[in-house]
Amino acid sequence: MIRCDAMDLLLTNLRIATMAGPDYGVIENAAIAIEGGRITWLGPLADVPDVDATERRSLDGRWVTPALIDCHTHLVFAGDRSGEFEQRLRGASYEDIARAGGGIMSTVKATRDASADELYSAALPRVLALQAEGVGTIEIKSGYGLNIESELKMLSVARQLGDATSATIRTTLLAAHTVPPEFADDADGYIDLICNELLPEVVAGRLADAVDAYCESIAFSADQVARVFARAAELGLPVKLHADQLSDSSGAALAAEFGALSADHLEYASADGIRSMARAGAVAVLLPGAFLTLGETQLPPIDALRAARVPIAVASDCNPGTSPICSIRNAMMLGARLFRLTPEECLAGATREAARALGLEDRGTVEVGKRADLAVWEISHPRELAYWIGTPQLAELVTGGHTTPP
Ligand code: DI6
Ligand code: FE
Repeated sequence: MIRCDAMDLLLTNLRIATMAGPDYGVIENAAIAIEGGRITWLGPLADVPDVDATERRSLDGRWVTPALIDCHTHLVFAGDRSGEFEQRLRGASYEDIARAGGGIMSTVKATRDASADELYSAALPRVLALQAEGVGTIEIKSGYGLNIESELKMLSVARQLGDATSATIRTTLLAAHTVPPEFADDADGYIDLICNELLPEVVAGRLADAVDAYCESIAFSADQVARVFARAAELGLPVKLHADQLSDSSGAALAAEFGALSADHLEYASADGIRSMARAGAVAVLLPGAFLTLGETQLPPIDALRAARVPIAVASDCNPGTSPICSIRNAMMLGARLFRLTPEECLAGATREAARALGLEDRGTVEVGKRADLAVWEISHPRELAYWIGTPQLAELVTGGHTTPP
């Protein structure tokens, strides 16, 4: 039971989209009390507890939502792939580019060559850009190192970004992103390296909060992913999966089999895979930025996900190859326009369901007991957050009860 017998901050004259109930969970003419970085009371302004607040501030009728959460990014990387983008628009195929040393491997080379400081300096503006959109929590994957030293380097840079900013950074080991050149003819040997050497070091250094893999014909088989996931489970790390992005690789079912927090992409997920996810409680993380950039035409099975009541999250998938989009607002906008998610699904997908996809129960809605991670908006209704394209609208970001300066 949360007691409200003291307040660090009382925010008044606001409207809340709590995302904790139907129709955005709206509370009009409201107030929110914050103590010790947590929400200790919320409700109609007329019912505010008679407690002295250290600070009392009116938000002049503005809307408040949970701070946004970007639950799927690859935002630590070096190098640039805009040249590939231009090549593709001139007709080159992925295969041509990959054969010429482009694609993921071009980012891997640049990331291996970059120092930790260079990776940090390149990634910090991406974190700040997300925060400027109202993002309080960001997931950052490794996966451009593909050897022990560079994967550890990426994860420690991601941890540093959390230490240096007011964002909560959750890190994910994605060493099973693609087969590195040193193991070109021995993918299983690379899986051995991940399971027997890299994962134990990552756990010992507390460098990752979860483990991810790319289950796809151009990456790793279900059996290879299963070996990584079994080892992650032995070491106590939850898993998530890049699943069924380019083909039905049974990724959704594999994610469900291992109790994954989420299965991500899912354009080619099967009905059986969706049923498995529903039974396992896995979140579907949809990544419209990659769908758009790849020129994909196969939509994720959104109606089937809805019918099976699989929670749907939306994320940027910020990466230099398939989703050069460092914007959760644009991911929400694309979720509505490309995937025809409703504005409420888009906002839930970047708050409540994104928190669930990261296994974080202390955020994602505006409720008593949750972290005081709040976004204050210059909008007339929360639906605008998936409606406007490229319009900032953030008035204030509060994380852990403290305002993050713009
Ligand atoms: N799926 C993707 O779309 C990205 N990784 C993955 O597993 C591609 C990353 C890149 O092209 O750099
Ligand atoms: Fe991704």
